Amino acid sequence: MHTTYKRSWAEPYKIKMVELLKMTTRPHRLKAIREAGFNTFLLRSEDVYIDLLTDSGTSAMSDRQWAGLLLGDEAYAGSRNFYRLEKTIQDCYGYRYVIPTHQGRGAENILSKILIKPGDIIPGNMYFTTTRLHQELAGGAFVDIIIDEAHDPLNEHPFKGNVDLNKLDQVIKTHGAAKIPYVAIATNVNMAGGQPISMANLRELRALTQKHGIRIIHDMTRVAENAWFIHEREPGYANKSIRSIVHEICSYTDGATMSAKKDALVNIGGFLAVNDWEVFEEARNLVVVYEGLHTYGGLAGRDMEAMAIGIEESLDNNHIRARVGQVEYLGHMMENYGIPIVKPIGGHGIFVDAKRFLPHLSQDEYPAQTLAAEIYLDSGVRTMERGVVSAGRKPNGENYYPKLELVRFTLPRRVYTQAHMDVIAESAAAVFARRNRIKGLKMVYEPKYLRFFQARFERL
Ligand code: PM9
Repeated sequence: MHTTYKRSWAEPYKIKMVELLKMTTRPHRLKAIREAGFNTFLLRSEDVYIDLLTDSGTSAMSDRQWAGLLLGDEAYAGSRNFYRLEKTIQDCYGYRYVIPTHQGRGAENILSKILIKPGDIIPGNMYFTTTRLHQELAGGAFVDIIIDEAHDPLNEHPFKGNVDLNKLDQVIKTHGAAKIPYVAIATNVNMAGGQPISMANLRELRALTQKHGIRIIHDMTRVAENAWFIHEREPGYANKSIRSIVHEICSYTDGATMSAKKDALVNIGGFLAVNDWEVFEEARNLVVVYEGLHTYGGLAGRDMEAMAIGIEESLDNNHIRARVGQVEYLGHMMENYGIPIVKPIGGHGIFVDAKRFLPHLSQDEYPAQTLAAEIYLDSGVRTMERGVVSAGRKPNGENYYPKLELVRFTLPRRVYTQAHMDVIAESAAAVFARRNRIKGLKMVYEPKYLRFFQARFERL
């Protein structure tokens, strides 16, 4: 008789050095969150117990990456590490020309300045804060063409990052292809809850845009996580490597911006990669204005070495399985407590639906901002608002009111253990149990750009 035993994943690494965490008391946290204007971005990290603010620049580097730091060639021009990074990007992602930048938004700034003219329209599969701001600062306007399912936290569509091709067709008909410098495609759409785009959808998108001579620019910040979902969910990909799936995704696009602080497992870094020589030439010219010479783009040689090694490690099947597996583990625990989360569970964190968690608060009382502050107060776990505060204002000054009002429990890569996941879920459950007694917030200070970073609030 054959018995099939369960085979769990486990972290594909062991721990060689630890960083001690600080436990705090509730009175300490109350003082800290008040001083921070109820904005988790304004907390001091030493007042945080488990930090789920972001997966950006917070991952643990491997021993090989740390060793790579010692191989930094800190020449001003032509650093050996740049050539290694360039070759790694060409080999792993297939893009022809590479410009390093200090982080993702450095690449967004340069690309937007080159491709967008005032009055242009940039359709994309949901906005991202910094990306849309750079598009707007260059005189363009973002138009959302993601499928409707992406705006519904309960919808279990396996590829909520997909583009609605009819919506794109309509945008092209309304504005004309000449007004559309590119379609902006993010892999594993952050603001939708870490949701993937399918290869089939990308292929169809490629066919449609080619017909109109429109480029596709790829925000590949979390491309490996997207590849994992294709591997798991899309017919024909179960036996393919993450590396080959990532390469295929990139092959349907004309260029990419990357915040290497996420998938690529480094604490700082990014790049712009393109296939078009003219765009590259202009980017190589602009990078010296905003970032640094084109062979370092605001990075030290050692940072580029660590990034090249991180890119290779990020494409390992066992790594990505455990990474997404940990997110799923946390999500399932939260579901067991009845906490409303975005489904399906995404790649880089659990997105709690603040509208359903705190249904008695209107969006003008900032339910997600409130919930993030309450979670911190309960346990010292720091999360991030991804709702009306993050969405900011339109160029005409009106508020954007996004359908999704979420709190993101973002998991840094290779940093926390399964026991931490238990503690996090228990804290969310404790706040959920007393949700009816939670009051909202009012904004008392609002910066002009990307207000979620520095806005301040008071309790109502
Ligand atoms: N994302 C995040 O926490 C860090 C800053 S919050 C605005 O999710 C995408 C999809 C991102 C992203 C940053 C950037 C910008 C571009 N695209 O932060 O400049 O998730 O490296 O990248 C953050 P940089």
